[in-house]
Amino acid sequence: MTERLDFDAIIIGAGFSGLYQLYKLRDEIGLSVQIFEAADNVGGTWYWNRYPGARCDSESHTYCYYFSEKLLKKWEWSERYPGQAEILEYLNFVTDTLRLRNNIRFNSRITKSEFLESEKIWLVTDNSGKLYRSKYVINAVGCLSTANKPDIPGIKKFNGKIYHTGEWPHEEISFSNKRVGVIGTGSSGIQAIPVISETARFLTVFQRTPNYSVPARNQKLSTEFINDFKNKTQDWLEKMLLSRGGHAWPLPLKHAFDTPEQERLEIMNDAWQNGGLGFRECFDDILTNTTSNKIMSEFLKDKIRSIVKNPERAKALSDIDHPFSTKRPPIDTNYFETFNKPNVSLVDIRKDPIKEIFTKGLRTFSDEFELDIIVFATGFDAMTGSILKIDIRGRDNSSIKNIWSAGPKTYLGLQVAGFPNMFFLTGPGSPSVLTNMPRAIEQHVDWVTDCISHMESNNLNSVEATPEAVENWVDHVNDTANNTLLPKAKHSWYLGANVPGKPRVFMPYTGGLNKYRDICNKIAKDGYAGFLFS
Ligand code: N01
Repeated sequence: MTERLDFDAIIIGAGFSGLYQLYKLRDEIGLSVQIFEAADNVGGTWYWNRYPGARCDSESHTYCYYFSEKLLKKWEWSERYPGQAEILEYLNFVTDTLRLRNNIRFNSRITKSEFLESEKIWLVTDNSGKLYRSKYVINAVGCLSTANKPDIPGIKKFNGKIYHTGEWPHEEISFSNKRVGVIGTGSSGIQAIPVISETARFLTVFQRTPNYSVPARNQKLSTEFINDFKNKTQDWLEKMLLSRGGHAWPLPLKHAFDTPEQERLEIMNDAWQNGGLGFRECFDDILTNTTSNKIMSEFLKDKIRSIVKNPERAKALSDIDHPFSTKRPPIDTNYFETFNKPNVSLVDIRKDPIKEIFTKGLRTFSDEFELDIIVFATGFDAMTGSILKIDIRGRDNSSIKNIWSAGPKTYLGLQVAGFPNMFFLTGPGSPSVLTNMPRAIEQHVDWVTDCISHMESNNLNSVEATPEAVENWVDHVNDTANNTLLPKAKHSWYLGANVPGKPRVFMPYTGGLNKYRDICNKIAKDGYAGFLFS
């Protein structure tokens, strides 16, 4: 560390990505590193998303770090999908095992990062106004960590309680004897609704966009599975690295459209019985072939109609207007079954939109609902929200907010032109949210660490993506997305469509994590093509 620096590297955020980045830069390269974290503990999205039913949709033995055999051997997951509390426990276990805590400043939100051209360093400000000087800044702020809170007229007048799934309180919230309204039927709502319905006096679900969902089929992991997994961790890793999404499911080999009907029904029924996001892997062409996608979409709509007994409700729930998997598909435990319960009702707010919140509840344009609790399961200002909350100023005081006014522009999701020595972990333009996140995170952290190591061992002062590299990559990200059905879901948060006023740009890279990793590795091998060093 030079005298003029407080740290060699500042990392913003102590979730999955920030923790691993700290370990790599501190323990492998020997830099002085500090994480700044707004919460009072580690966990990132798993610290905040503690709503009833919160559970990861990736399978537990794949939803963890693989860089350390020691961590893999020491930790034992209890269920097929880890619950929020268990993931938080895991991240605390990692933090303590790797002795990371002393390099994390909690309750400290970074509000500004400013590049000082003359010194080639970053000046970083926290919420108390303190300034820190650092050579590198790594934004590990998470893709889904800024809650999207709709500005519904009258919201301040409500006499009951309002909670957002993404900012759930730490104390126990009781729904017993309460009239509860849930707004939103994405992954969070679909997990929370069945659990809330177990104790609420009455639950009203306000649905804007009906959604597909596949049963999770969660279960306890057997000792046999756990032992077998521990003996074969590298086989599991290999499977994940070969796949587009960083999951360990068998790779699909068949197209849906030309597989005989009986056979494809068997494939889909088996996958339905097995449950989980692996259902997407029935066929290899569901995101590229409209006919194939329709086959799977219709199969799932039939399932909804067969589960939900009230025909009007079944229609409202299955009247889905986007191809399957073009929005992130939720997985559930008894979601559609919940609509058969006598204490649950469904309001189609696409037909009858929310007009206002009033003292005693919520009004649509043609009805009124008295409520004690309103739960916003309305998702996130995804991928860019947490980055743009920070006033980031690069060369010539240029603001990232202005540069991204028409949508995010990055090279590989890792860097923005004009912002030297600043990196974004799982940033827009990388596969990130389309994958099993720990695999995307490890790949990004490893790449950034190699890049910084290259700089340190060659006494380089700065690295920066060139404007041409950014333009070309943005074009490639758009072309790749447009070769799939993904942009067809016009109300998808992948496109920023859930946040009023947000530019409609397909943000994650759809080329697959396996292909993306090869691209990143090749770029590094070719002398970091598209990056300028000084
Ligand atoms: O958010 P969402 P989420 N008025 O944006 C509706 C990850 N995740 O928190 O579709 C009324 O998906 C909105 O309607 P519409 C996962 O990647 C992972 O559920 O915009 N309704 C939608 O129904 C996931 O995809 C896990 O028309 C409004 C819902 O609210 C991502 O996080 C668990 C509205 C929001 O759904 C986000 O999921 C949970 C408004 N003004 C989440 N604004 C695990 O792996 C929005 N909606 C465990």
